Amino acid sequence: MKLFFRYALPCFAVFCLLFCGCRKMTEKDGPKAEGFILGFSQIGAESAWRNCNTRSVQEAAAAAGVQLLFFNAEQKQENQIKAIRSFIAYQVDVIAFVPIVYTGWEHVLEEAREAEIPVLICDREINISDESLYAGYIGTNSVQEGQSAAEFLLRKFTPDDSDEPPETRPVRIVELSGTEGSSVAIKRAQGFREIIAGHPFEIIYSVSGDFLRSKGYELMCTILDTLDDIDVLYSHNDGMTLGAIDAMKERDIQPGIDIVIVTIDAEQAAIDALKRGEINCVVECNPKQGPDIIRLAGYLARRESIPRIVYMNEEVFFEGGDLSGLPPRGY
Ligand code: GYE
Repeated sequence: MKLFFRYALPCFAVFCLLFCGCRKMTEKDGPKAEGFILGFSQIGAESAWRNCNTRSVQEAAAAAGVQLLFFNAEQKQENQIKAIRSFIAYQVDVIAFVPIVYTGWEHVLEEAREAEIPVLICDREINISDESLYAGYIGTNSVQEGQSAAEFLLRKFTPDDSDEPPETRPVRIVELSGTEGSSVAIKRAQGFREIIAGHPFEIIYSVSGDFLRSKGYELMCTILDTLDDIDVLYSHNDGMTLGAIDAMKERDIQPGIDIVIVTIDAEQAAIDALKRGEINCVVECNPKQGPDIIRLAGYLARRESIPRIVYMNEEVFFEGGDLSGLPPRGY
């Protein structure tokens, strides 16, 4: 079975496109039909955020008449590399992908360059020495997200008239981080630490919950049963946060009161928890990247240049803020 997913599946998908997806663009596609073929490798379906991100790309491609060859990598970099090789074999016009981890992309991107297929990096970033191997990046500013999370805590724990929190001991922070080796986990941690540096805040424990609600719950159960005097939970995504809140409630710990909670993504369930006072700060990470991905891919299909970096518009939502005008999140 494993062999199927490793070797037969990519070929099968290309076969499908040859006989199903690779139809000639006709009038019925409407005037918007751009007709280029986009190979898109998505990392998986680990969170509500990711599923919204996938829908956004698929809906934007359909609306623009772009032929989308979409692969779900089931959280494995090796599957993403195979997908990109399938896109090259099929000679798509543009390749776009969400790199599940920060490193290990040089060789396959060199193959894409040899095939003269431009590559757009989406959502997460990559760390390579030759940055000319990809045309540009569109997604979130993960360092800024970590900084915003920490800046909220500074304001909450440090009275206006002093640099010291009222307590005699440092503020004790537990961090649930995202997928190990992903740019978002690395940079959300980096941005957060930059801001708390020099202030009486201490990260007493940090562990990866892989952006999964189930792991957030399991890890928080263990943390609550082994560590004392936790003041803050800093969680890299809402899925893990919601799992952690379940663990707190099982122990009669009041989330947002006994433990201050700062989380990233801004999915509906987290906004609802913010309104209930169970979360204190939600940093938005915008998953609705599809229209911009298709727009930028269109430039690349026409061999036009694009900006090196395009950051999504993102907000920060605070306890006590006016959320009445906030439209449904859609994820
Ligand atoms: O925060 C999380 C998803 O890459 C920014 O991945 C994305 C992160 C997001 O699983 O919910």
